[in-house]
Amino acid sequence: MTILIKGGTVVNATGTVEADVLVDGERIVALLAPGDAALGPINADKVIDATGKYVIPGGIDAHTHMQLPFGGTQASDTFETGTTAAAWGGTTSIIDFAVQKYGERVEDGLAHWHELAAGNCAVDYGFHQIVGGVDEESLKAMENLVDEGITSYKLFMAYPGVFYSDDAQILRAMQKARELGLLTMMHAENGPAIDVLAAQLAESGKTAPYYHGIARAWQMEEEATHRAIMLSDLTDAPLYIVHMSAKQAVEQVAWARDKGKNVFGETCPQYLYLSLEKQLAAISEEWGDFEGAKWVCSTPLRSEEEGHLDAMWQGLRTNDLQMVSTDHCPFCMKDQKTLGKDDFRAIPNGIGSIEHRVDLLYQGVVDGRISLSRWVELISTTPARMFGLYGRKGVIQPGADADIVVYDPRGHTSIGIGEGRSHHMNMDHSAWEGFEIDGHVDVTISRGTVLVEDGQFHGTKGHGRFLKRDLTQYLV
Ligand code: DUC
Ligand code: ZN
Ligand code: ZN
Repeated sequence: MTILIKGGTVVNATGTVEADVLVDGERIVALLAPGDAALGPINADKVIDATGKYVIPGGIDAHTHMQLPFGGTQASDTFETGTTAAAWGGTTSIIDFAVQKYGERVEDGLAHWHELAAGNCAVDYGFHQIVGGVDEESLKAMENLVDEGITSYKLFMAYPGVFYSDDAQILRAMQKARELGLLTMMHAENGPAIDVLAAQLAESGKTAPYYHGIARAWQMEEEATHRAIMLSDLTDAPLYIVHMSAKQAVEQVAWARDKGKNVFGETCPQYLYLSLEKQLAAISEEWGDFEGAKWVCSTPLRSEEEGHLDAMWQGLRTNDLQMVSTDHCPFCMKDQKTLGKDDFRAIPNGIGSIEHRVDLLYQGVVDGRISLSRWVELISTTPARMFGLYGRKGVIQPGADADIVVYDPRGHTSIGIGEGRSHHMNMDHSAWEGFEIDGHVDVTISRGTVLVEDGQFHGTKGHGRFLKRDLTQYLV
């Protein structure tokens, strides 16, 4: 099957060009000067008119949690529902986190994740490995990850008794990662101190969702980020801090980068648009002040007044932050978030955004926050380079996988579960209800297969393939 995408503006991280894009089978085979008569007529099986629209590489969401067991429940999107929502929103690859729980073997956790995902994904998928218990056995198991195409792993400085690693464990894991070339991803919050603060708040009757963010104070994020940077410096292991929300933590990353360290930072749409003030003000007829549970995530939302949101946008502009992933970790209000109705500590942490990242970042272009090319760099090219997919993914060029989105800058997207709005994630609410986007994902193509067109989903759950990833392409 050949597809000709005609008349559009191709946007790569390097700039824009007016070009038609020719797809043959699963690959892009040519970029053609528009109307180049010397080429003669091109008789493609399918022609997509992209006049006045952007033709961009498919989004890569490098931080998702389908079916993650968490807080006595599990994330509500399956690999099928989550990747279908991804396709609706212009994301054609995800990297999910395979989980090694405490007491489980890394190999068994990984095998389980393959079982969950295989045959169920509408778009391509790769894995990072959560190492939930660093010991002799798991350190040994890390040695197989690169061969398995899993070139990054995550540790937690938060959640004592669940995923938590202490400094000695982190040091040992980083030494091993350095030896193997693995990228260390870090949940950087001081979990033991947070748990004390959270208990004190709850015991004094401060049990509403808002206090989740008060307990997880920015000092806890700054301190842990600094500690992770120092351990990475000591071991010479490259470090990637996930889901950053505190401006002081970003300053730590900027400081390390200015010293030439291989330290990278990721933020998420919720830290660009949603605030602690919004969470405090959220009171509904249905949920009262428990409405705020919709925005309980970790790291938490931060104060807009204190400048955290602006600092995230600034970090993206200055490249102190390199990545925007969703940390897609959806939970319904009913039967899930409500586990913490009487105590914020029991609210499962997470927000669902996989469908909206491409749009929400595009709104940053419209609002003058980032450039068009930076948008593409953030939604696709940098995740590809960071996680060993670039060339195959992350760029519109001959030889690359035909993962392509036709994006209409004159279109409009209303987000939410309300009438006429867009929401395909398996959740009973949207954390983004009422957000309006001055743009629209018109067509999503994955490896030459049209998944979304004319407001219809044409994909299948078995289309997505496992992505064996190379080492990060961000290091010299
Ligand atoms: N960290 C994540 O990365 N995702 C969900 C919850 C968490 O704390
Ligand atoms: Zn985390
Ligand atoms: Zn996460």
